[in-house]
Amino acid sequence: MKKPVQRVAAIHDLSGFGRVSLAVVIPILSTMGIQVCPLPTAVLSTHTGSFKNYKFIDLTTHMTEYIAHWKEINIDFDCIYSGFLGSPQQIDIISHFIDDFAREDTLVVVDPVMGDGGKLYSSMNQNMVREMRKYIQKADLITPNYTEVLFLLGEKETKTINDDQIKDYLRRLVDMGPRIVIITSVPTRNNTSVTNVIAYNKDDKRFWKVKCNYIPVYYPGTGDVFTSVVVGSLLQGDSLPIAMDRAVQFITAAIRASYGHNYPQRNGIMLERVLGNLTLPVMISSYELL
Ligand code: PXL
Repeated sequence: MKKPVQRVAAIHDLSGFGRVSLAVVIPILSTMGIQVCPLPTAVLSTHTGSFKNYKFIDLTTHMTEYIAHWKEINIDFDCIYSGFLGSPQQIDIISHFIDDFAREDTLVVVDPVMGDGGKLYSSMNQNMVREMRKYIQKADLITPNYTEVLFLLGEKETKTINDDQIKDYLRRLVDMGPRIVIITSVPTRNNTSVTNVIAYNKDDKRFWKVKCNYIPVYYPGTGDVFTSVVVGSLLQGDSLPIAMDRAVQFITAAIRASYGHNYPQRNGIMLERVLGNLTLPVMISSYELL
């Protein structure tokens, strides 16, 4: 019999203000009918993007015992989904967690959260980049943004990129371990008003592209929102390009709902205004084969 509810181990930080990580992962997946079990990597007063003097409680030394208790009570997961990590040392702990808890059919998703807009986030460093390169071997699916791709591959930033170059990046990333790679915020040649989400699935060797109309605004946490919708959609049984489509449509609706109001971008998206969209059926789809 089909399981009544799918269960996800969500390995992210909890930031009190600014709509990132667990503060968006939990409501999104719950709305999509999926049970979230948080394994927190750190607790912060806000995200690290544009607030000074944020309080950062690193949970590295507590995670092993937390996981040991989960092992004792014998829970299992349909998906293991990690995002923002509190320290590079956590990669070792989470890698063991995946070895212990991932069943043959568990979907392992790694969002290699490290930076955006060409730069690393303030709590990240080169050591995290090096560890992340090893860690993505464990994943079935990774969802880096364009900046994170450049750090993972050791490439220099270019403002535009052509299809052959992005296909080369995608092939090099799947060669590092994951079966599926989805890159967000890929710039378009000769057109700054459109960015793309581009993916490659090693199993069927197909490349997919979904275009996003660029809105001149930056809200933190949009990567977490994007990957959470992809995870929920795949767990609901959607195909990869439909999952990409749903995530792009949701993030676009969330940004538009927020941008119309004049308030600080660092506060994050107004998630609650659009959360209900996730219960609607997919009516239109715009993915293309690349
Ligand atoms: O959305 C990425 C993210 C997650 N968690 C924390 C962050 C950020 C991005 O700034 O600072 C704490």
